[in-house]
Amino acid sequence: MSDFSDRSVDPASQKMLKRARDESIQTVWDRLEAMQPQCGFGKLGVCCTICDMGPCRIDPFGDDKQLGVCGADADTIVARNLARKIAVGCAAHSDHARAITNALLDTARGKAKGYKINDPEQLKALAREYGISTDGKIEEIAEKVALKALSEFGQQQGKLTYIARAPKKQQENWEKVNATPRGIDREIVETLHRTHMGAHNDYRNIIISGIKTALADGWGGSMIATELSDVLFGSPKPIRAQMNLGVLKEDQVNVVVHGHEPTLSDVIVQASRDPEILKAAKAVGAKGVNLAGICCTANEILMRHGVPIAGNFLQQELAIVTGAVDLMIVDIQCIMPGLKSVVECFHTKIVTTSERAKIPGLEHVPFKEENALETARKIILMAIDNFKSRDPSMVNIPEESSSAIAGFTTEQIFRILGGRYRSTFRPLNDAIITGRIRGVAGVVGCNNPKITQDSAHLAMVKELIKNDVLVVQTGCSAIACGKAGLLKPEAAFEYAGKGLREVCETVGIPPVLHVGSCVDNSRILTACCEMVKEGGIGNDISELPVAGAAPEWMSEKAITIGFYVVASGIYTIFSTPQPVLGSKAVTEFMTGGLEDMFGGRYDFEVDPIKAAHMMIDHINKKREALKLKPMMYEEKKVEAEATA
Ligand code: SF4
Ligand code: MSK
Repeated sequence: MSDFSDRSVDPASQKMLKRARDESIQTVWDRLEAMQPQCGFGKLGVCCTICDMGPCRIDPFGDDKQLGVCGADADTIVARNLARKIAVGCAAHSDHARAITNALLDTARGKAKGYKINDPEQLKALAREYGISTDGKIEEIAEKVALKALSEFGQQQGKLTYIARAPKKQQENWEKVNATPRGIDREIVETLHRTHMGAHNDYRNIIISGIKTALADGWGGSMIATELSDVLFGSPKPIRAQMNLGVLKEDQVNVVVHGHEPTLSDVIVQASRDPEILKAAKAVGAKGVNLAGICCTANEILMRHGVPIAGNFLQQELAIVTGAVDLMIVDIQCIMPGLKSVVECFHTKIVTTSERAKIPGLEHVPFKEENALETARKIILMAIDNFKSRDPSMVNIPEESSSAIAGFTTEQIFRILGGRYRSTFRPLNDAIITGRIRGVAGVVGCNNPKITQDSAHLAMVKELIKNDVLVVQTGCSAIACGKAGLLKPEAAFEYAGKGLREVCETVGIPPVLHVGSCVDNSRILTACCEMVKEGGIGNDISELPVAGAAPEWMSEKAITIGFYVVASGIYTIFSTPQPVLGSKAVTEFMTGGLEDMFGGRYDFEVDPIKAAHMMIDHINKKREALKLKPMMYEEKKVEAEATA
């Protein structure tokens, strides 16, 4: 299509896609097209490369007794592939958590000069949870908390501390099937071992091992990353900022941070606001340094500092196509190697910073916590210097940007709902009980060029709020909705059902709440725990009228998140199916059997409206089971129709 509406619903992205096409710049969408037809065996999960007797692939339409060379059947192959993906997702989130924990330790020991403990109260609360005394200097408490958190990565026995946050029923479910995670690295290792050639062959147990690893992420790695980021960088509070490519500035040095770790992006924020840096920018003819973010690290600094977001996952190449980015600084995860070929057409410099994510041919500036601020300054000075190479005739920034409010953490929802003097979730539970709000849905995850960018996020979220479902969001899904104007209180008037609109109006919140980055899906778990604790809408997470979805998912991390959410009792829909359809048994287990064990299960549905209604049906079923009142305005509508 010439207007690129088949590739993205975002007008800013469409403009940059046109520019890329006009100038023969290849993007992820072109590479996807060139990759067609993609391997059907891979899609169904029935290709095995685990040992060198293979590769083996099972013909899903052939003899159902077909086996790999070693004798593994489709069920084993599919389950092993899936469990390995879960292990990788857990490793990615948890290694991010490890970096934050080490940064806290270095800060406590006075070795990381660029950081300080920004939320000592949160630190003390965590110390109490870990059984650490809160007497003494804040640095001493921080050191003990960091060491305790670090010990949970390699812990061999017992269970992770935050497991105790979960309702009793969830803990019992996990115990019953031996899925309570002992240590984070421990579970990753065991899943990898179990999936070695000739180890585990029972698909159910392979998946349960995967689930144990996923729980080590959700209630371990990701939760540690979230909690310790709050301690170190400050707990987010609702904050307004702009989102989309229009945040780039023609007259300023544009620095885009992309990736996931706030250890890097947070100091970049500090450095970019340094008066000396401003002076240096002015010296090259720029009005200042304009910092913007992409992907989850953007969410981190948006929530804590109000730094604007340039875009979500599929806009990383398009940001460079504006010709206005002087430097893109990347850390870990979701950084496309394809960026390299896009920058070849522009003056933009890309700097990799992590030992865990280098791209050959691109400049690498190693980032270490000990000299974080110094490195951040060095990189921003590189951007300022590169501003001189910018060709103004090549600059083409789309005007689109929308204002959004972010930073609705569990603690903030407490405060906002309960008012200044009595923090509580009561008003939320009451709104659900009385039928103003039907329930809550978490809509999260990535973009995927197989789905028109942002289209599924927007359609699903609009349908949910129209039906009085409060939506909470993280990651690139939150950015999609922010760009489309759904993350502001005014969106309630335009899109929300009457009951949800009334609640949003009374409390002053948007109908779609931005709760953070991918690791902050752990905040959704803690919010669910608080809803259970508050009472009246279910005795455990699986009884709550809630649901989850990842309408444009693409990464292994998304699979891991999906599993810990399902195993925590939440019905969850993925758009394109995970690569499991090659095994009927595994598919049925995921979409059915898991519910008996954990109270949550999967569905796969690519149509976002249909998927939204599957979530609404599920929420209605939970409401009925709890014998909650009918939806307030639906009842009145029926009465009015009957009287007429
Ligand atoms: Fe083939 Fe079995 Fe080796 Fe997999 S583990 S590649 S199915 S022989
Ligand atoms: S960045 S994992 S594309 S949400 Fe967290 Fe976005 Fe998905 Fe990466």
